[in-house]
Amino acid sequence: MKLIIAIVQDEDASRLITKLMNDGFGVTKLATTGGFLRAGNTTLLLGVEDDRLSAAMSVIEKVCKSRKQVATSPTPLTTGGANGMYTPYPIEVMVGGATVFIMTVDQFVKM
Ligand code: 2BA
Repeated sequence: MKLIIAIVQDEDASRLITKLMNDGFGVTKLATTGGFLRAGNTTLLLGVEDDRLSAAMSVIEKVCKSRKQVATSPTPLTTGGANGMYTPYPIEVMVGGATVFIMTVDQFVKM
């Protein structure tokens, strides 16, 4: 068995969960925050049998599309400065898609 940890955009989460559930996958949704943008994203936990791993990955790939987004710089250009202030500046980042970790599960127990 594998544990899939998928970090996805909030915008894609609802559709992704619906599709995964319809395809018979168990899903747990966590509200998370990205370290770089400091914006909300969604982390999904899925325990899947090995032979269903590629099916789950295809659903994630199909639903989660990458897009460009202009965001405000989340970190100072320089540390310190005259008075410790910094000016936020716009940056373009690719968001969406999915950041996926796949781990082998030693044991799966439901009590
Ligand atoms: P964030 O850390 O908020 O990053 C959002 C997006 O900002 C990233 O998308 C990437 O396009 C961009 N970005 C991140 N760090 C950057 C940097 N130092 N300079 C320029 N642009 C940068 P993704 O790479 O698709 O990541 C989406 C979210 O997945 C991340 O949100 C974070 O929550 C998570 N993530 C990504 N890689 C991770 C990792 N190695 N470990 C744990 N979580 C990760």
